[in-house]
Amino acid sequence: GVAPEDDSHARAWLDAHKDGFGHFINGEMTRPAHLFEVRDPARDTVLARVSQGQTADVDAAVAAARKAQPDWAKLSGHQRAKHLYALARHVQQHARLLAVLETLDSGKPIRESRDIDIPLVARHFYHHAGWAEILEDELPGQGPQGVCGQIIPWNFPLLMLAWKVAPALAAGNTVVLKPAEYTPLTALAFAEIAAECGLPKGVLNIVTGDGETGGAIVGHEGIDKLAFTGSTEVGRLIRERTAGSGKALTLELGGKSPFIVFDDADLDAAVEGVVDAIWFNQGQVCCAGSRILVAESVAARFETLLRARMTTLRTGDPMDKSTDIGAIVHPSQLARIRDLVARGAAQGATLHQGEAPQGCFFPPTLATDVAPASILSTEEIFGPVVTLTTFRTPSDAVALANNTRYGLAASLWSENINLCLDIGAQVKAGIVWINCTNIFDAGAGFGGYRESGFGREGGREGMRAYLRPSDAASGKAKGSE
Ligand code: TXE
Repeated sequence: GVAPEDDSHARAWLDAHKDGFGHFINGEMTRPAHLFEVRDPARDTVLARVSQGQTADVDAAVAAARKAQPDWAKLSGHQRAKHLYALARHVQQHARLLAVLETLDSGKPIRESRDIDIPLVARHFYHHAGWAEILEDELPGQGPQGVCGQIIPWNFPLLMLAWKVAPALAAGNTVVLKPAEYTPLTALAFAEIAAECGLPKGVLNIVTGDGETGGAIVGHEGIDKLAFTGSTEVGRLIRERTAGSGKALTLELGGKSPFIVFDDADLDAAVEGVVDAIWFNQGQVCCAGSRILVAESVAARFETLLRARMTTLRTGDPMDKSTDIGAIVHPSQLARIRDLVARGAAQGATLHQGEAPQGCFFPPTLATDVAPASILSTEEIFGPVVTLTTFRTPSDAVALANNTRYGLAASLWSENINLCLDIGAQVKAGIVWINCTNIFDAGAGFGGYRESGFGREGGREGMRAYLRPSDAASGKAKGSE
Protein backbone atom coordinates (compact mmCIF):
# COMPACT_ATOMS: atom_id res chain seq x y z
CA GLY A 1 0.00 0.00 0.00
CA VAL A 2 0.92 3.65 -0.21
CA ALA A 3 2.84 4.95 2.76
CA PRO A 4 3.38 8.67 2.22
CA GLU A 5 5.88 10.53 4.36
CA ASP A 6 4.48 13.52 6.26
CA ASP A 7 5.63 16.64 4.42
CA SER A 8 3.84 19.31 6.49
CA HIS A 9 7.08 20.48 8.08
CA ALA A 10 8.73 21.16 4.72
CA ARG A 11 5.56 22.71 3.26
CA ALA A 12 5.41 25.13 6.20
CA TRP A 13 9.07 26.05 5.69
CA LEU A 14 8.50 26.66 1.97
CA ASP A 15 5.40 28.69 2.78
CA ALA A 16 7.40 30.89 5.13
CA HIS A 17 9.64 31.70 2.15
CA LYS A 18 6.95 32.16 -0.45
CA ASP A 19 8.24 35.61 -1.43
CA GLY A 20 11.40 33.95 -2.67
CA PHE A 21 14.87 33.14 -1.42
CA GLY A 22 17.86 35.45 -1.52
CA HIS A 23 21.51 34.43 -1.27
CA PHE A 24 23.33 33.73 1.99
CA ILE A 25 26.12 36.30 2.13
CA ASN A 26 28.06 37.42 5.19
CA GLY A 27 25.76 35.55 7.53
CA GLU A 28 22.52 36.99 6.20
CA MET A 29 19.94 36.26 3.54
CA THR A 30 19.90 38.96 0.86
CA ARG A 31 16.71 40.36 -0.63
CA PRO A 32 15.26 38.01 -3.31
CA ALA A 33 15.90 39.26 -6.85
CA HIS A 34 15.99 37.89 -10.41
CA LEU A 35 13.82 34.98 -9.29
CA PHE A 36 13.54 31.65 -11.06
CA GLU A 37 11.29 28.71 -10.23
CA VAL A 38 12.40 25.54 -8.50
CA ARG A 39 10.10 22.61 -9.27
CA ASP A 40 9.14 19.28 -7.81
CA PRO A 41 9.81 16.89 -10.71
CA ALA A 42 7.49 14.15 -9.42
CA ARG A 43 4.42 16.39 -9.12
CA ASP A 44 5.40 18.98 -11.71
CA THR A 45 4.62 21.82 -9.31
CA VAL A 46 6.51 24.94 -8.26
CA LEU A 47 8.16 24.54 -4.86
CA ALA A 48 9.91 27.86 -4.46
CA ARG A 49 11.40 30.86 -6.21
CA VAL A 50 15.11 31.38 -5.89
CA SER A 51 17.47 34.19 -6.87
CA GLN A 52 19.63 33.98 -9.96
CA GLY A 53 23.04 35.14 -8.69
CA GLN A 54 24.51 38.13 -10.55
CA THR A 55 28.17 39.13 -10.80
CA ALA A 56 27.57 41.64 -8.00
CA ASP A 57 26.28 38.87 -5.72
CA VAL A 58 29.34 36.73 -6.39
CA ASP A 59 31.54 39.78 -5.75
CA ALA A 60 29.81 40.39 -2.41
CA ALA A 61 30.07 36.73 -1.41
CA VAL A 62 33.77 36.55 -2.28
CA ALA A 63 34.45 39.80 -0.42
CA ALA A 64 32.69 38.44 2.68
CA ALA A 65 34.65 35.18 2.45
CA ARG A 66 37.94 37.06 2.01
CA LYS A 67 37.25 39.25 5.00
CA ALA A 68 36.30 36.32 7.23
CA GLN A 69 39.12 34.00 6.20
CA PRO A 70 42.09 35.22 8.30
CA ASP A 71 40.14 35.12 11.56
CA TRP A 72 38.65 31.73 10.74
CA ALA A 73 42.11 30.34 10.00
CA LYS A 74 43.50 31.84 13.22
CA LEU A 75 41.04 29.89 15.36
CA SER A 76 42.59 26.82 16.93
CA GLY A 77 41.69 23.52 15.30
CA HIS A 78 39.64 22.75 18.36
CA GLN A 79 37.59 25.91 17.99
CA ARG A 80 36.88 25.20 14.35
CA ALA A 81 35.96 21.65 15.31
CA LYS A 82 33.35 22.98 17.74
CA HIS A 83 31.65 24.80 14.87
CA LEU A 84 31.70 21.68 12.69
CA TYR A 85 30.31 19.53 15.50
CA ALA A 86 27.52 22.08 15.93
CA LEU A 87 26.70 21.94 12.21
CA ALA A 88 26.56 18.13 12.39
CA ARG A 89 24.28 18.17 15.41
CA HIS A 90 21.94 20.74 13.92
CA VAL A 91 21.72 18.75 10.68
CA GLN A 92 20.60 15.82 12.81
CA GLN A 93 18.07 17.98 14.63
CA HIS A 94 16.61 19.15 11.31
CA ALA A 95 17.02 15.78 9.58
CA ARG A 96 13.34 15.33 8.86
CA LEU A 97 12.91 18.74 7.25
CA LEU A 98 16.07 18.30 5.21
CA ALA A 99 15.15 14.79 4.02
CA VAL A 100 11.67 15.83 2.89
CA LEU A 101 12.97 18.97 1.18
CA GLU A 102 15.61 16.93 -0.61
CA THR A 103 13.03 14.48 -1.89
CA LEU A 104 10.56 17.17 -2.99
CA ASP A 105 13.30 19.08 -4.79
CA SER A 106 15.22 16.23 -6.45
CA GLY A 107 12.67 13.43 -6.81
CA LYS A 108 14.81 10.89 -4.98
CA PRO A 109 12.95 8.35 -2.80
CA ILE A 110 12.34 9.55 0.75
CA ARG A 111 13.86 6.31 2.03
CA GLU A 112 17.15 7.32 0.46
CA SER A 113 17.17 10.94 1.65
CA ARG A 114 16.12 9.88 5.14
CA ASP A 115 18.41 6.84 5.56
CA ILE A 116 21.38 7.71 3.35
CA ASP A 117 21.78 11.33 2.21
CA ILE A 118 21.06 13.22 5.43
CA PRO A 119 22.81 10.78 7.84
CA LEU A 120 25.89 10.90 5.60
CA VAL A 121 25.80 14.71 5.67
CA ALA A 122 25.94 14.67 9.47
CA ARG A 123 28.62 11.99 9.40
CA HIS A 124 30.72 14.09 7.05
CA PHE A 125 30.66 17.09 9.39
CA TYR A 126 31.47 14.92 12.42
CA HIS A 127 34.37 13.31 10.59
CA HIS A 128 35.84 16.62 9.49
CA ALA A 129 35.39 18.13 12.93
CA GLY A 130 37.79 15.37 13.96
CA TRP A 131 40.19 16.46 11.23
CA ALA A 132 40.13 20.05 12.46
CA GLU A 133 41.17 18.79 15.91
CA ILE A 134 44.18 16.79 14.69
CA LEU A 135 45.18 18.73 11.59
CA GLU A 136 48.33 20.34 12.97
CA ASP A 137 49.67 16.99 14.13
CA GLU A 138 48.61 14.94 11.14
CA LEU A 139 49.43 17.33 8.30
CA PRO A 140 52.03 19.69 9.75
CA GLY A 141 53.45 22.64 7.86
CA GLN A 142 50.22 23.20 5.95
CA GLY A 143 47.80 26.08 5.86
CA PRO A 144 44.47 26.79 4.19
CA GLN A 145 44.20 27.62 0.50
CA GLY A 146 42.17 30.73 1.32
CA VAL A 147 38.76 31.30 -0.29
CA CYS A 148 37.20 28.28 -1.98
CA GLY A 149 34.68 28.44 -4.81
CA GLN A 150 32.58 25.30 -4.85
CA ILE A 151 30.11 24.31 -7.56
CA ILE A 152 27.95 21.25 -7.01
CA PRO A 153 25.43 19.13 -8.93
CA TRP A 154 21.84 18.10 -8.29
CA ASN A 155 22.12 14.37 -7.70
CA PHE A 156 23.06 14.52 -3.98
CA PRO A 157 22.39 18.19 -3.26
CA LEU A 158 23.11 18.43 0.46
CA LEU A 159 25.63 15.59 0.56
CA MET A 160 27.72 17.25 -2.15
CA LEU A 161 27.57 20.45 -0.11
CA ALA A 162 28.86 18.52 2.93
CA TRP A 163 31.65 16.87 0.91
CA LYS A 164 32.85 20.29 -0.17
CA VAL A 165 32.13 22.53 2.81
CA ALA A 166 33.24 20.28 5.70
CA PRO A 167 36.90 19.74 4.69
CA ALA A 168 37.24 23.32 3.46
CA LEU A 169 36.12 24.76 6.79
CA ALA A 170 38.08 22.21 8.82
CA ALA A 171 41.27 23.37 7.11
CA GLY A 172 40.63 27.07 7.79
CA ASN A 173 39.28 28.09 4.40
CA THR A 174 36.15 30.10 3.80
CA VAL A 175 33.64 29.21 1.11
CA VAL A 176 31.47 30.55 -1.68
CA LEU A 177 29.25 27.68 -2.79
CA LYS A 178 26.77 27.45 -5.62
CA PRO A 179 24.20 24.64 -5.52
CA ALA A 180 22.72 23.33 -8.78
CA GLU A 181 19.82 25.34 -10.18
CA TYR A 182 17.46 22.33 -10.08
CA THR A 183 18.04 21.61 -6.38
CA PRO A 184 19.05 24.63 -4.26
CA LEU A 185 16.59 24.18 -1.39
CA THR A 186 18.53 22.10 1.12
CA ALA A 187 21.57 24.36 0.66
CA LEU A 188 19.34 27.32 1.58
CA ALA A 189 18.00 25.44 4.60
CA PHE A 190 21.59 24.65 5.52
CA ALA A 191 22.41 28.37 5.34
CA GLU A 192 19.74 28.96 7.99
CA ILE A 193 21.24 26.15 10.06
CA ALA A 194 24.69 27.74 9.81
CA ALA A 195 23.28 31.05 11.02
CA GLU A 196 21.40 29.29 13.83
CA CYS A 197 24.65 27.57 14.92
CA GLY A 198 26.50 30.87 15.11
CA LEU A 199 28.99 30.06 12.37
CA PRO A 200 30.99 33.30 12.04
CA LYS A 201 29.70 35.64 9.32
CA GLY A 202 31.28 35.21 5.91
CA VAL A 203 32.79 31.77 6.60
CA LEU A 204 30.12 30.13 4.45
CA ASN A 205 28.40 31.99 1.62
CA ILE A 206 25.81 30.44 -0.69
CA VAL A 207 24.91 32.01 -4.01
CA THR A 208 22.16 30.36 -6.06
CA GLY A 209 21.85 30.42 -9.82
CA ASP A 210 22.75 28.54 -12.98
CA GLY A 211 25.93 28.05 -15.01
CA GLU A 212 26.28 31.77 -15.54
CA THR A 213 26.53 32.33 -11.79
CA GLY A 214 28.94 29.38 -11.67
CA GLY A 215 31.01 31.03 -14.38
CA ALA A 216 31.28 34.20 -12.30
CA ILE A 217 32.70 32.13 -9.42
CA VAL A 218 35.13 30.31 -11.71
CA GLY A 219 36.45 33.57 -13.16
CA HIS A 220 36.64 35.52 -9.89
CA GLU A 221 40.10 36.75 -8.94
CA GLY A 222 39.37 36.52 -5.23
CA ILE A 223 39.03 32.73 -5.32
CA ASP A 224 42.10 30.63 -4.41
CA LYS A 225 40.73 27.16 -4.92
CA LEU A 226 37.90 25.74 -7.01
CA ALA A 227 36.16 22.43 -6.49
CA PHE A 228 33.63 21.27 -9.06
CA THR A 229 31.40 18.21 -9.32
CA GLY A 230 29.30 17.88 -12.45
CA SER A 231 29.47 17.05 -16.12
CA THR A 232 32.72 16.28 -17.90
CA GLU A 233 31.89 19.04 -20.43
CA VAL A 234 31.65 21.78 -17.81
CA GLY A 235 34.66 20.34 -15.97
CA ARG A 236 36.72 20.68 -19.14
CA LEU A 237 35.53 24.24 -19.59
CA ILE A 238 36.50 25.13 -16.02
CA ARG A 239 39.93 23.59 -16.45
CA GLU A 240 40.50 25.64 -19.59
CA ARG A 241 39.24 28.83 -17.98
CA THR A 242 41.45 28.44 -14.90
CA ALA A 243 44.61 27.34 -16.71
CA GLY A 244 47.42 29.69 -15.70
CA SER A 245 45.27 31.49 -13.13
CA GLY A 246 47.07 30.08 -10.11
CA LYS A 247 43.81 28.72 -8.70
CA ALA A 248 44.01 25.24 -7.24
CA LEU A 249 41.43 22.95 -8.85
CA THR A 250 39.78 19.59 -8.24
CA LEU A 251 37.22 18.07 -10.61
CA GLU A 252 34.84 15.21 -9.96
CA LEU A 253 33.15 14.36 -13.24
CA GLY A 254 31.31 11.57 -14.96
CA GLY A 255 31.73 7.83 -15.08
CA LYS A 256 30.78 4.60 -16.79
CA SER A 257 31.73 2.22 -14.06
CA PRO A 258 32.01 -1.55 -14.54
CA PHE A 259 30.22 -4.03 -12.31
CA ILE A 260 32.06 -7.34 -12.76
CA VAL A 261 30.48 -10.65 -11.78
CA PHE A 262 32.92 -13.59 -11.81
CA ASP A 263 31.83 -17.21 -12.22
CA ASP A 264 32.19 -18.02 -8.51
CA ALA A 265 30.21 -14.98 -7.28
CA ASP A 266 27.23 -15.24 -4.96
CA LEU A 267 24.73 -14.41 -7.70
CA ASP A 268 21.88 -13.43 -5.40
CA ALA A 269 24.12 -10.97 -3.60
CA ALA A 270 25.40 -9.66 -6.93
CA VAL A 271 21.83 -9.08 -8.13
CA GLU A 272 21.16 -7.00 -5.00
CA GLY A 273 24.42 -5.24 -5.80
CA VAL A 274 23.06 -4.24 -9.21
CA VAL A 275 19.98 -2.78 -7.53
CA ASP A 276 22.29 -0.59 -5.43
CA ALA A 277 24.65 0.12 -8.28
CA ILE A 278 22.23 1.41 -10.90
CA TRP A 279 18.80 1.84 -9.35
CA PHE A 280 19.94 3.87 -6.36
CA ASN A 281 18.96 7.52 -6.94
CA GLN A 282 17.49 6.58 -10.37
CA GLY A 283 21.02 5.86 -11.58
CA GLN A 284 21.88 9.55 -11.31
CA VAL A 285 25.11 8.70 -9.57
CA CYS A 286 28.55 9.54 -10.95
CA CYS A 287 29.98 6.19 -9.76
CA ALA A 288 26.90 4.14 -10.78
CA GLY A 289 27.71 0.61 -11.89
CA SER A 290 26.24 1.12 -15.33
CA ARG A 291 28.02 -1.70 -17.18
CA ILE A 292 27.50 -5.24 -15.91
CA LEU A 293 30.24 -7.57 -17.12
CA VAL A 294 29.35 -11.15 -16.25
CA ALA A 295 31.25 -14.41 -16.73
CA GLU A 296 29.80 -16.30 -19.67
CA SER A 297 29.30 -19.52 -17.71
CA VAL A 298 26.90 -17.88 -15.23
CA ALA A 299 25.46 -15.15 -17.47
CA ALA A 300 22.15 -16.85 -18.31
CA ARG A 301 21.43 -17.67 -14.66
CA PHE A 302 22.43 -14.18 -13.56
CA GLU A 303 20.25 -12.50 -16.19
CA THR A 304 17.22 -14.59 -15.16
CA LEU A 305 17.69 -13.65 -11.50
CA LEU A 306 18.20 -10.00 -12.33
CA ARG A 307 15.14 -9.75 -14.55
CA ALA A 308 13.04 -11.40 -11.85
CA ARG A 309 14.31 -8.87 -9.32
CA MET A 310 13.54 -5.99 -11.68
CA THR A 311 9.85 -6.88 -11.69
CA THR A 312 9.70 -6.22 -7.93
CA LEU A 313 11.09 -2.68 -8.12
CA ARG A 314 8.53 0.07 -7.60
CA THR A 315 8.93 3.24 -9.60
CA GLY A 316 6.75 6.13 -8.51
CA ASP A 317 6.03 8.79 -5.92
CA PRO A 318 9.32 9.57 -4.15
CA MET A 319 7.42 10.60 -1.02
CA ASP A 320 6.02 7.07 -0.71
CA LYS A 321 8.19 5.15 1.73
CA SER A 322 7.86 1.96 -0.31
CA THR A 323 9.18 3.53 -3.54
CA ASP A 324 12.45 2.15 -4.90
CA ILE A 325 12.89 4.42 -7.90
CA GLY A 326 11.69 8.01 -7.76
CA ALA A 327 11.46 10.80 -10.32
CA ILE A 328 14.19 11.92 -12.70
CA VAL A 329 15.47 15.27 -11.46
CA HIS A 330 14.26 17.36 -14.41
CA PRO A 331 12.44 16.88 -17.73
CA SER A 332 15.63 17.82 -19.60
CA GLN A 333 17.48 14.90 -17.98
CA LEU A 334 14.55 12.61 -18.76
CA ALA A 335 14.71 13.68 -22.41
CA ARG A 336 18.45 12.95 -22.44
CA ILE A 337 17.93 9.44 -21.01
CA ARG A 338 15.13 8.69 -23.48
CA ASP A 339 17.23 9.87 -26.40
CA LEU A 340 20.24 7.74 -25.44
CA VAL A 341 18.10 4.66 -24.87
CA ALA A 342 16.33 5.13 -28.23
CA ARG A 343 19.67 5.47 -29.97
CA GLY A 344 20.89 2.32 -28.21
CA ALA A 345 17.82 0.40 -29.36
CA ALA A 346 18.41 1.65 -32.92
CA GLN A 347 21.94 0.20 -32.68
CA GLY A 348 20.48 -3.22 -31.87
CA ALA A 349 20.24 -3.31 -28.07
CA THR A 350 17.47 -5.43 -26.56
CA LEU A 351 15.69 -3.57 -23.76
CA HIS A 352 14.14 -5.22 -20.71
CA GLN A 353 12.14 -2.64 -18.81
CA GLY A 354 10.04 -2.46 -15.70
CA GLU A 355 7.10 -0.11 -15.35
CA ALA A 356 6.99 3.58 -14.60
CA PRO A 357 4.16 6.06 -14.18
CA GLN A 358 3.48 8.95 -16.57
CA GLY A 359 5.48 12.09 -15.92
CA CYS A 360 9.12 12.63 -15.08
CA PHE A 361 9.87 8.95 -14.48
CA PHE A 362 11.93 6.34 -16.29
CA PRO A 363 11.56 2.59 -15.69
CA PRO A 364 14.41 0.37 -14.52
CA THR A 365 16.06 -0.78 -17.73
CA LEU A 366 18.44 -3.60 -18.60
CA ALA A 367 20.04 -3.53 -22.04
CA THR A 368 21.45 -6.71 -23.54
CA ASP A 369 22.99 -7.29 -26.98
CA VAL A 370 25.12 -4.20 -26.60
CA ALA A 371 28.43 -4.03 -28.47
CA PRO A 372 31.35 -2.49 -26.53
CA ALA A 373 31.46 0.44 -28.96
CA SER A 374 27.71 1.11 -28.89
CA ILE A 375 26.31 4.25 -27.36
CA LEU A 376 24.81 2.49 -24.34
CA SER A 377 28.22 1.00 -23.50
CA THR A 378 30.19 4.21 -23.88
CA GLU A 379 28.01 7.21 -22.90
CA GLU A 380 27.21 8.14 -19.34
CA ILE A 381 23.40 7.85 -19.33
CA PHE A 382 22.87 9.12 -15.78
CA GLY A 383 19.61 7.23 -15.49
CA PRO A 384 18.32 3.82 -14.35
CA VAL A 385 19.80 2.03 -17.35
CA VAL A 386 22.39 -0.74 -17.15
CA THR A 387 24.04 -2.81 -19.89
CA LEU A 388 24.93 -6.49 -19.64
CA THR A 389 27.89 -7.96 -21.51
CA THR A 390 29.62 -11.30 -21.01
CA PHE A 391 33.31 -12.17 -20.75
CA ARG A 392 35.29 -15.41 -20.89
CA THR A 393 38.40 -14.87 -18.76
CA PRO A 394 39.32 -12.42 -16.01
CA SER A 395 41.74 -10.67 -18.34
CA ASP A 396 38.91 -10.17 -20.85
CA ALA A 397 36.93 -8.63 -18.00
CA VAL A 398 39.76 -6.20 -17.26
CA ALA A 399 40.02 -5.22 -20.93
CA LEU A 400 36.28 -4.57 -21.14
CA ALA A 401 36.26 -2.72 -17.81
CA ASN A 402 39.03 -0.39 -18.94
CA ASN A 403 37.50 0.20 -22.37
CA THR A 404 36.13 3.62 -21.38
CA ARG A 405 37.29 7.22 -21.26
CA TYR A 406 36.29 7.34 -17.62
CA GLY A 407 37.84 5.83 -14.48
CA LEU A 408 35.79 6.59 -11.42
CA ALA A 409 34.67 3.34 -9.78
CA ALA A 410 34.44 -0.42 -10.21
CA SER A 411 32.62 -3.14 -8.32
CA LEU A 412 33.91 -6.75 -8.26
CA TRP A 413 31.89 -9.80 -7.25
CA SER A 414 33.65 -13.09 -6.43
CA GLU A 415 34.22 -15.40 -3.50
CA ASN A 416 37.93 -15.41 -4.35
CA ILE A 417 39.59 -12.51 -2.57
CA ASN A 418 42.91 -13.04 -4.32
CA LEU A 419 41.22 -12.73 -7.68
CA CYS A 420 39.49 -9.54 -6.54
CA LEU A 421 42.71 -7.98 -5.27
CA ASP A 422 44.52 -8.91 -8.46
CA ILE A 423 41.78 -7.58 -10.75
CA GLY A 424 41.20 -4.55 -8.54
CA ALA A 425 44.77 -3.46 -9.14
CA GLN A 426 44.33 -3.75 -12.90
CA VAL A 427 41.05 -1.91 -13.26
CA LYS A 428 41.61 1.80 -13.82
CA ALA A 429 39.25 3.28 -11.27
CA GLY A 430 39.62 5.65 -8.35
CA ILE A 431 37.44 3.44 -6.15
CA VAL A 432 37.20 -0.35 -6.28
CA TRP A 433 34.48 -2.05 -4.25
CA ILE A 434 34.60 -5.79 -3.57
CA ASN A 435 31.28 -7.58 -3.05
CA CYS A 436 29.64 -4.23 -2.42
CA THR A 437 28.98 -1.01 -4.26
CA ASN A 438 28.15 2.66 -3.73
CA ILE A 439 29.66 2.70 -0.26
CA PHE A 440 30.62 6.24 0.72
CA ASP A 441 32.77 6.80 3.75
CA ALA A 442 33.91 10.22 4.92
CA GLY A 443 37.29 8.69 5.76
CA ALA A 444 38.01 7.26 2.31
CA GLY A 445 39.22 9.28 -0.65
CA PHE A 446 36.74 9.45 -3.55
CA GLY A 447 37.69 10.55 -7.05
CA GLY A 448 38.64 9.42 -10.51
CA TYR A 449 41.14 9.04 -13.28
CA ARG A 450 41.06 10.14 -16.89
CA GLU A 451 37.85 11.95 -17.89
CA SER A 452 36.36 11.31 -14.46
CA GLY A 453 38.49 14.15 -13.15
CA PHE A 454 41.27 14.49 -10.59
CA GLY A 455 41.72 15.13 -6.91
CA ARG A 456 40.16 13.21 -4.04
CA GLU A 457 37.35 14.08 -1.67
CA GLY A 458 37.13 12.53 1.78
CA GLY A 459 39.82 11.18 4.04
CA ARG A 460 43.42 12.36 4.22
CA GLU A 461 43.72 13.04 0.48
CA GLY A 462 40.53 15.07 0.59
CA MET A 463 41.97 17.20 3.41
CA ARG A 464 45.17 17.79 1.45
CA ALA A 465 43.16 19.31 -1.40
CA TYR A 466 42.15 22.13 0.95
CA LEU A 467 45.65 22.78 2.24
CA ARG A 468 48.87 24.12 0.81
CA PRO A 469 52.40 24.40 2.12
CA SER A 470 53.03 26.62 4.96
CA ASP A 471 53.17 30.30 4.06
CA ALA A 472 49.48 30.38 4.81
CA ALA A 473 49.80 28.38 8.02
CA SER A 474 49.58 31.54 10.08
CA GLY A 475 46.23 32.36 8.48
CA LYS A 476 47.84 34.95 6.22
CA ALA A 477 46.37 33.75 2.94
CA LYS A 478 46.66 35.53 -0.38
CA GLY A 479 44.89 38.85 -0.45
CA SER A 480 44.42 39.09 3.30
CA GLU A 481 47.21 41.59 3.90
O1 TXE B 1 25.49 19.22 -15.35
P1 TXE B 1 26.35 20.54 -15.19
P2 TXE B 1 24.02 19.05 -15.95
C1 TXE B 1 26.50 14.61 -15.83
C2 TXE B 1 25.41 13.64 -16.19
C3 TXE B 1 24.31 14.55 -16.61
C4 TXE B 1 25.08 15.63 -17.32
C5 TXE B 1 24.40 16.96 -17.47
O2 TXE B 1 25.84 12.83 -17.26
O3 TXE B 1 23.40 13.91 -17.47
O4 TXE B 1 26.23 15.79 -16.54
O5 TXE B 1 23.99 17.49 -16.23
C6 TXE B 1 27.10 24.35 -12.89
N1 TXE B 1 30.64 27.31 -15.16
N2 TXE B 1 26.54 14.90 -14.41
O6 TXE B 1 23.90 19.78 -17.24
O7 TXE B 1 25.87 21.58 -16.17
C7 TXE B 1 25.63 24.06 -12.77
O8 TXE B 1 24.91 25.24 -12.51
C8 TXE B 1 30.48 27.00 -13.87
C9 TXE B 1 27.46 14.14 -13.64
O9 TXE B 1 23.04 19.37 -14.92
O10 TXE B 1 27.77 20.16 -15.21
C10 TXE B 1 25.61 23.04 -11.64
O11 TXE B 1 25.73 23.72 -10.39
N3 TXE B 1 29.50 26.20 -13.42
C11 TXE B 1 27.59 14.65 -12.28
C12 TXE B 1 26.88 22.24 -11.89
O12 TXE B 1 27.69 23.06 -12.72
C13 TXE B 1 28.63 25.71 -14.31
C14 TXE B 1 26.47 15.30 -11.62
C15 TXE B 1 26.66 20.89 -12.57
O13 TXE B 1 25.91 21.07 -13.75
C16 TXE B 1 28.74 26.00 -15.68
C17 TXE B 1 25.66 16.08 -12.52
C18 TXE B 1 29.80 26.85 -16.10
N4 TXE B 1 29.99 27.16 -17.38
C19 TXE B 1 25.68 15.82 -13.86
N5 TXE B 1 27.73 25.36 -16.34
C20 TXE B 1 28.49 13.92 -11.33
N6 TXE B 1 29.78 13.86 -11.62
O14 TXE B 1 28.05 13.45 -10.30
C21 TXE B 1 27.01 24.70 -15.41
N7 TXE B 1 27.55 24.89 -14.18
